[in-house]
Amino acid sequence: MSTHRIEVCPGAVHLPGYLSLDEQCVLATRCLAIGTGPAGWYVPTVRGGGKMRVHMVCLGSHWNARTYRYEATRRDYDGLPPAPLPADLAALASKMATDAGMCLSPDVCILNHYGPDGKMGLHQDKDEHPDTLDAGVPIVSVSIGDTAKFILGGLARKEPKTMVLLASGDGFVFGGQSRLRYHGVAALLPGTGPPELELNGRYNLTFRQGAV
Ligand SMILES: O=C(O)CCC(=O)C(=O)O
Repeated sequence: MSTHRIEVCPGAVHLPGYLSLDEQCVLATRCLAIGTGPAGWYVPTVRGGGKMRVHMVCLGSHWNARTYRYEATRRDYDGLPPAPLPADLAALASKMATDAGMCLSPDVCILNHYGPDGKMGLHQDKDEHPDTLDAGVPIVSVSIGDTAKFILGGLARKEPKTMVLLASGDGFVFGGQSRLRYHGVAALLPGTGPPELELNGRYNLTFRQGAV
């Protein structure tokens, strides 16, 4: 585990190469097991009726893409309860937050699988409890597989944006005054992930607190 940190802007910290290749392999296997297990992968349909460009699984609580609320079951898909958030994954996220100079006790993880043409539009993560948002409790993100062109904007959609390349094993933590920054994934760089992962595309796990 490396703890090299780059402060992209106040409250937004890139942790390049946070996970070793062995740790990435273990996490990739875990993500596959979660996604192909009970209450596994689905493609969310958003409010306007469009499909997201990722396969998603929520752990600990379900984020409903139609209501933008956390819920106890996958009411917008198959009605199943999400699997619990594993304690070791929550502990990893807390450690990453600490290594970035912040504090997180996550109660939910959203695991996304991006295929080679996967992407995610610019958005804010603001569906967590207001206390969490007011306190600037961070989002912790872990990337596995192909490098992503991660876009970090400002607090308004039209503000200037920075691109950060998130490679396999990288962490990204954004809290404090960056907690509500717009962000998204413009594209992947297909074929850039370590071949040892045997992963076509990318997994991203975001850990959050305040999914109540
Ligand atoms: O895949 C990423 O790096 C970002 C994911 C994201 O923005 C989200 O899950 O809200």
